[in-house]
Amino acid sequence: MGYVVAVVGATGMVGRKMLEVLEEREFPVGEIKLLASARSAGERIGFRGEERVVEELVPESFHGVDLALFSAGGGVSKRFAPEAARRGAVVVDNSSAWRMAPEIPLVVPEVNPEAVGGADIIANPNCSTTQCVLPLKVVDELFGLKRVVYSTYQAVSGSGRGGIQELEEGERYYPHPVRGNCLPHIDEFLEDGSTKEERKMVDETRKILNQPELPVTATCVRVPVLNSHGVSINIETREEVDLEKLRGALEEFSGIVVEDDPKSNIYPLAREASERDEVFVGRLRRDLSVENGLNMWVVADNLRKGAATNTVQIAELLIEGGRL
Ligand code: 2RA
Repeated sequence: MGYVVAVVGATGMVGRKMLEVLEEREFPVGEIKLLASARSAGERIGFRGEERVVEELVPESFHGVDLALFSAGGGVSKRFAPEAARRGAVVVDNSSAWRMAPEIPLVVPEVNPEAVGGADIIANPNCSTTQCVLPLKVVDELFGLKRVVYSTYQAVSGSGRGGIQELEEGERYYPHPVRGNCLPHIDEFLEDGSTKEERKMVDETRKILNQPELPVTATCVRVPVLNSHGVSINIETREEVDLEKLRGALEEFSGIVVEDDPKSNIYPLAREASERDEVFVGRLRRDLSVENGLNMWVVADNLRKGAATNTVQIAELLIEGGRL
């Protein structure tokens, strides 16, 4: 017994991670279908100890599929997610294709599980946004958010294999060397001088927290770190922050681990967050430059909580809610 699950983009880094997470969390998979472009069809990938052959993605691939997890880029999702939904599958999409469509829920299960509703396509947010909205939700519930300033330190694994190869082997992928450098350039530049990654952080934060007018700004930077994104979040709140109350609430919140003992050199680190599913929060302190200011440092594995784990958690919500 179990669901027929399709993983679209199964040969990619996030697709493979999805398979790992499905196994680890013992998601009730009855049958798995591994789908990818014609170029990758025929490759073999292990799932639950057995080798499976990757099939070419075509609309008919979704016959009989209950759940389709997509991570093959926006173009593929735009074209094939409606094909999957039309054939009765519920889609959880990790691309940016549907995130800002008003009728499509954008979900982080610990933050806005109620948003899932009865949608056929549910979007998984961008990795850098996902890890931030957990602690932001806690701050908002306690003190009210007034303004959010993000500065990111994003790992090369967020760019896929190309980024990893550049950092590990020196094979050029980015417009400038990433080794020994910080590149203030993630995704394409927009007309207003910001990047698409920065725009995603602004728009997606507002949508997930259901605060369309919340002032949010971001500077996104690629750093020579293999895996796990770090984000410095500067926050202005409506009410005065009680740091002890905040620390307690963060510790209680599902999916967050507080690591905050700077005198003992304890704070979230990319290497320690890698291969973990939680969001690590530390360096909690007041920002005295404004009336109600707060700073924090937030680290998470961008391939797990930022992508695969959050996608599978959404699928688990679908089961809990009787959608699957
Ligand atoms: C990055 N946020 O780190 C992207 C991946 N979705 O480049």
